[in-house]
Amino acid sequence: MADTQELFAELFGDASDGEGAGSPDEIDNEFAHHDALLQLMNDSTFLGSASTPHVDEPVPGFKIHRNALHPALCTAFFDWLSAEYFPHTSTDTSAKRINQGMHFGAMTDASTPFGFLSRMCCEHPLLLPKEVRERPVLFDQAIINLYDPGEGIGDHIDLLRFGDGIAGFSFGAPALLRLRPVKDDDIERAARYADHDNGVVPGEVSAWIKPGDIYAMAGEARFRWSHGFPALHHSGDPVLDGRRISVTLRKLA
Ligand SMILES: O=C(O)CCC(=O)C(=O)O
Repeated sequence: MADTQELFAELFGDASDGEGAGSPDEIDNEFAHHDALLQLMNDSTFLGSASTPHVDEPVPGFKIHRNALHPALCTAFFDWLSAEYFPHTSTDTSAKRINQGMHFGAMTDASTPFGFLSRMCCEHPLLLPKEVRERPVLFDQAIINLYDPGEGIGDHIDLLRFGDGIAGFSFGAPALLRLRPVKDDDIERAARYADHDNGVVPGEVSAWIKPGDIYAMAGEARFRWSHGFPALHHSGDPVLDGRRISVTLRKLA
């Protein structure tokens, strides 16, 4: 595991694994949010939404399960992730603040926050292909990203070190996810560098991802399309202009 963490530190730069909290107040805050989250996770009232699950598939292998998580759970996840991974960044908007955390290890225990999210990905049988859903360990790496208003992530294909089947959750502000077809010759490069070009690519697809939605990329969408969240300019809408924290679940190949 140490080797893996070193490897990812090298690939992704500085990132925390929930070790940012330091002062007694920060630690109390982290535990309080963790307890509040666990209570909601254990309360069946908050499991899923009242609406019938609906899965869109605008690109082969790219699916969105709308309203999979109750709004109260989304708020609890946002608060816990903020306290656990970004305790010093609630007000710090400087370019040097920590804006990424990581978690490693099989997410097989649904009583833990990441195990819970992993299990939610299997609640809807159409979200991930059967061979992904039924592998012994569905996910063993989570990346937690913090975005302040006006921030996004360039178009990229996730590193080919990760296997098929990637799931994303978004808490806080909604965000626009963009998928673009990648030519065969560009796949290797797209898996190494995020591209910040804002030009329009023929065939690109965009979808709003809201708190409570789960999106999944498998097969063609995972390996042959790039994805990114373009930085959006301030809209004046307090919800759209809010902070966003995402959790992306992946499996080391
Ligand atoms: O922040 C997100 O929702 C996506 C993050 C992502 O694509 C990545 O970290 O590779």
